[in-house]
Amino acid sequence: MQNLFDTDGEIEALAPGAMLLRGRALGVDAELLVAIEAVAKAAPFRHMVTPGGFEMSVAMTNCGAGGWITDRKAYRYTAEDPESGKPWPAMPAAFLALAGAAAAEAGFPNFVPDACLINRYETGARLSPHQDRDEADYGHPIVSVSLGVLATFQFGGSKRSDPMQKVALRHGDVVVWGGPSRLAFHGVLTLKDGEHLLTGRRRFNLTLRKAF
Ligand code: MD6
Ligand code: FE
Repeated sequence: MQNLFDTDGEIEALAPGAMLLRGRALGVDAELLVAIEAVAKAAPFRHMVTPGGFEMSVAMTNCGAGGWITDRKAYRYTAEDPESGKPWPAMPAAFLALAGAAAAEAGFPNFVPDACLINRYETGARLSPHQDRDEADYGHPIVSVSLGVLATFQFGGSKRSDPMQKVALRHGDVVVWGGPSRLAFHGVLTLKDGEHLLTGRRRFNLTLRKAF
């Protein structure tokens, strides 16, 4: 059915090198969620602690050759899940395919991520503004996939003091950023109570990167 307010299929430039691809994950949403469940069975979601000693409100797990972690020591990528000592679960083929297609559409051909951070937000969870700077080569873009409850994404410049724009990220939206936006500060505002048919009161985010 035609929906006059529907933005699915649109492409919005957030800044040079940063593109929002509306609804690009909708065709594979159920498949992505099944794969997230399988990853979480082998490497359960957990609330990690920052080097400053704060427990994160967002629960995280990983798949791929590298997984992003934080503990009292540092932020970094590891080949093994520190909870189990085993390698992170393999990157699902559906993640690789979506990331490659989205990156290509945004102007970054041949993107092959080796790390996927999976974030799980429940009501009240938030992610304070940060830069993604634990990767070896900033020449590669990042692909971020939103599933479930709507979240407000904040997106600024490469200085912490730069003004931030707010962007609503809905189920199925994909953000790709690289080039001049690669080190932009960004965060997620406190998740409001809401419900999505496929995820209940939760939001999931996949952050696909070339870490090594
Ligand atoms: C999130 N995303 O949307 C958190 N980082 O849950 C990120 O921190 C992020 O969406 C780098 C690039 C895109 C992102
Ligand atoms: Fe980030």
